[in-house]
Amino acid sequence: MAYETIIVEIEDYVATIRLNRPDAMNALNDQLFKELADALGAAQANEKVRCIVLTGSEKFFAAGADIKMMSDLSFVDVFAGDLFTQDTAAILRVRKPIIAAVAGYALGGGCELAMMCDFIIAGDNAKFGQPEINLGVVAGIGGTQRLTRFVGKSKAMDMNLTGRFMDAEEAERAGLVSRVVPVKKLMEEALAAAAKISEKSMITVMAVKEAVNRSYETTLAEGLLFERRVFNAMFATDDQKEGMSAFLEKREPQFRDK
Ligand code: CO8
Repeated sequence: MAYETIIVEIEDYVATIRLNRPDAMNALNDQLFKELADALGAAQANEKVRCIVLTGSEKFFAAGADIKMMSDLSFVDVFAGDLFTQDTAAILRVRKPIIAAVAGYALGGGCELAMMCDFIIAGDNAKFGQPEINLGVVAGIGGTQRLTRFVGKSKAMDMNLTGRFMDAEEAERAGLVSRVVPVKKLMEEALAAAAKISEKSMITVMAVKEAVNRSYETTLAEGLLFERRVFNAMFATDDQKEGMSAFLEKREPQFRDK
């Protein structure tokens, strides 16, 4: 598939996907979501890719779903047409880790897209928000649900009810992002994190992703049991033997994803 709204580069085990609709501040439309879903599916299937970085430009990650595209839609259009649902589900199906490298605006669907990734590294100019209320709608792909789990009810209500933006520092304090770095160093930091992950066993990496994500879907007792069973299962892998032997022999592990 030839892409028009994203740019994909694969280097050193890392697929970088850059949102690329600069005239509309990377606003998310059907085409972009379809291309993104396709690129993520391809990255998942590509054995050379061990981690994915999703980013935008230095000024905007994405300023939300495309308002021009949505303005004339009816209830029937969005309900029966299941706006964005299939393609956002495709993002969540990816088993390899996805790091969101966010600079500038991550608003509405842009903030929600970043939250669908596994963790967010923010440039110091990042601004997060759920301003849908100003358009007479509510957030539609996680802004009332994931944001609430990340930052708690009070701040999620504040963001969704006032439509105000949260800067990078506040986002880090609130637990929305894992770290804030100078915007000029954003890609360097995100790629370094991706390279670090790429050194690990893919089996363990995918198990970690599944286990952490399970914590959002289940009770503590069920989640702890799931984690324990995944921990147990790791002892069936060669990489567990290799990782522990390498530690005891004071050498770097050579994982083989087995
Ligand atoms: N959609 C379409 N175009 C956009 C969007 C957008 N979300 N955001 C910016 N643009 C366009 C502008 O229209 C403008 O285009 P043009 O030059 O052709 O007029 C260009 O980008 C530059 O924008 P501005 O001139 O406004 O730039 P400023 O620097 O003055 O402001 C802002 C930047 C603050 C980011 C401002 O553009 C803004 O507020 N944008 C809208 C933010 C917003 O409301 N986002 C939420 C959208 S709704 C949503 O995301 C719902 C998602 C859930 C979908 C659910 C499906 C089931």
